[in-house]
Amino acid sequence: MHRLKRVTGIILTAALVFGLAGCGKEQTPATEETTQAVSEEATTEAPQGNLITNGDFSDGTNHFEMYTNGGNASLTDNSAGELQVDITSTGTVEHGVQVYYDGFEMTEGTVYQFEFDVHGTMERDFDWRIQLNGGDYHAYHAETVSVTEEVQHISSQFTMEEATDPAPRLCFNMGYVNSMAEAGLDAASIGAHSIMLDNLSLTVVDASGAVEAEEVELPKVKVNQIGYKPDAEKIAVFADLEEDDTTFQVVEESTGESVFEGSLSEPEDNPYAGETNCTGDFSEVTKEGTYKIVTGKGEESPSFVIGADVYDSTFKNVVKMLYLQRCGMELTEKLAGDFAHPQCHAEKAVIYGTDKQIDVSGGWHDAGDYGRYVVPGAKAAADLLLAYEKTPQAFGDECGIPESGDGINDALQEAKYELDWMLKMQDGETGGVYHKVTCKEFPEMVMPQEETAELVVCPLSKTASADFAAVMAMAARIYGDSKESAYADFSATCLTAAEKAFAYYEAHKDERGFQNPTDVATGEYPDGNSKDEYFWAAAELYKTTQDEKYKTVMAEVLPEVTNLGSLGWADVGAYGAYAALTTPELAADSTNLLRDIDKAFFEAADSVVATSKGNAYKVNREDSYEWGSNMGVANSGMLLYLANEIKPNEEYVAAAKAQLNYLLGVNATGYCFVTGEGTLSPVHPHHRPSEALGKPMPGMLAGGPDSALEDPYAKVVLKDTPAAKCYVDNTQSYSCNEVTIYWNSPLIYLMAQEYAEPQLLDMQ
Ligand code: G3I
Ligand code: 9MR
Ligand code: ZN
Repeated sequence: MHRLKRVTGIILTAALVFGLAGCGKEQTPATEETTQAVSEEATTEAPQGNLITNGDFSDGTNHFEMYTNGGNASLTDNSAGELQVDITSTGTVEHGVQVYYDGFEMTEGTVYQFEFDVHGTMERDFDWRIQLNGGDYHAYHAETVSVTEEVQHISSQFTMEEATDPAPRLCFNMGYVNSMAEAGLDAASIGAHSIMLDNLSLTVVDASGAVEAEEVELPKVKVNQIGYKPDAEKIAVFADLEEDDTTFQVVEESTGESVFEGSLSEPEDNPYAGETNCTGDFSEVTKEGTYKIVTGKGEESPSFVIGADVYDSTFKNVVKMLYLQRCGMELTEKLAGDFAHPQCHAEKAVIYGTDKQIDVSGGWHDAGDYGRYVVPGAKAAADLLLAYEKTPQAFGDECGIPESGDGINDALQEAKYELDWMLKMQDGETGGVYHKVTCKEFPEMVMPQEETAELVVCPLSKTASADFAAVMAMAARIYGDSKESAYADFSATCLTAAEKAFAYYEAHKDERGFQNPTDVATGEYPDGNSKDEYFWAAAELYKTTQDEKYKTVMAEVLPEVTNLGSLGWADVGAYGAYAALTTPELAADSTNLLRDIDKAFFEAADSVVATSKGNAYKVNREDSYEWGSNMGVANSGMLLYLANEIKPNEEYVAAAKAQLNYLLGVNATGYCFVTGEGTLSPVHPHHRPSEALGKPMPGMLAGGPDSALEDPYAKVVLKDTPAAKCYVDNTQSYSCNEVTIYWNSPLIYLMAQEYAEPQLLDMQ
């Protein structure tokens, strides 16, 4: 049973803490130190009446959905006012046909009554179950019903024995059920039939044994939970303080002494977070130490450090994440600790639609899944190379990877692990680049070596080819410039590969963008507009070769590139712009090329500064938080540093640092979004190794708030939540709490800049 707790901050819905619900593993909440006693307010009233909306189908099929896994069926509301399930094929598993309903809570220790009416056009069994909607999908309660042509009234009482689940799924598994298999029935011989459901009702019978849910305490006082360098600007953000709470102190933790007292800014409404904010500037505190902020009325921040080397260990972990995502090689316990695993995904993969198999082993697992996708891989590798180019000293040769200690910069070596894989993804004949290699479906929550389904290489794509050309041209230059003689051949290989991929893109540029083949369900990385990828590739190739033909392409395609300020996986215009703006040969260009690029690029940078100034958290956000919004925030900071390199501007640097502060704790959720770092960080990421091992892998940046509510868990627990707070630390919420290599990579870039400052350089 979870311990009950409360602290002084905002009480969020109980939903927040059930990351590994049902896995039977107790997690140590990251909030341990800041939590206190049981809360009165946290007591939830037992819900009254029918927990199922539209259980009588008076509102058509609303709220009821169909999922098929090999079966075929449809849902209608029939003339008798029932829900009619027309099944033409059961598939071969019990969830081959599944009708489901989301949007209620199951509270631990509560007795429920579930009732419904049912009849069918054929005698058969089906199961109804209330289950965990993620992980191993195990049932909290399940029963089998034998359908007849007569209407039967089913009624069942049961107790929720497991930890409270705020977002379970009620489902009717109407596929190929056990009794069919036991009767020796061939799935294909089961004819078309219908099952009718009506008057569904789920009620609470007895809530006296209900166990209160654990609450995650969100701090009201937000600071960068890792900390600040002594000379940094330091601004704490306060949410919804009492009106007469107007002052704050900075308290040194070891002595309990206040080292600074300040007054808070006037409260301001923050509509995107649904709160009132004020801020407190404590930049004057420069003495190294561990501190917390305490308001006049006793609200406290998580603790934080002021120190010159404050980011060192976090930075190392965030870089190391890429090593921990490596595919196709053994990760040793010495370097990977608990996340060690034998070699995975090393077998040859079949090219989709053919019998041909190729070796595409290597590279980084994309995310919480084990797919390897060229488009986001190119962004991740490019970010790492750009970070290396600007601040190689941030990485050095001690990143804790297998290549460490060999005298070669680890950033180059980690990036090469991905680039070597990407080279295998290029078709030698056409120069085109395959979009991705994954199994056809996402695997269960298993370790990588346990994903053993057939690996499929998906078709060549325009975006994969252009992104590949861009990053390979960048690599040709960067590895070619390195003093390592070993890289001379590699640089030449990259350049040839880039030119071939570019030619493939040009020969296919009028074809439509990549779409998943119908029987492939893994990440699609769709992108209907590849003009920006084309521009980026041309810009990198020009910067590397100064071949005029690439400049011609840049000029031709430029008017169609609408995202010269974007560093996303789908919107790569700013990579192209930056390449162009740092190409000396273009500076002397007499055409308007550079002028137009410059204008759009710096307008984007200025807009990041302006938007960030417009809110207390100083983040480049208003009301829109998309899937992976933390990448957007990190990209905004990275863009400012790129801009600052071309036209130094203190405002750019200040705003870039503010984006980092946001990611590390100065945000409306109060989370430090990097696993294992800070006081309150994600402990239940949607990440298969973390789920399989029951603990979060360190150093991973979670996706962050997604106000579009793009998974079933988020849809329930974040309903009606202000945009900036649409985040939940739960494994089921893949749209908020997954992690990816290309969300870490701009964070790597941002953090690496902390090593670019003169006083640190002097110390090296
Ligand atoms: O482009 C629109 C924009 O116009 C609109 O304002 C905004 C509003 O929310 O949405 C934007 O589109 C979003 C798009 O990402 C680009 O940001 C979509 O709604 C959103 O669904 C889409 O999410 C992507 C998701 O896959 C689903 O396709 C994420 O960016 C992408 O990171 C994620 O990638 C997955 C892989 O498929 C599989 N591996 C894990 C990885 C991370 O979750
Ligand atoms: O685990 C998958 C994650 O890596 C993807 O980003 C996400 C979106 O494509 O999908 C996740 O898989 C879910 C699938 O889409 C729907 N069924 C539940 C899966 C997670 O348990
Ligand atoms: Zn693998």
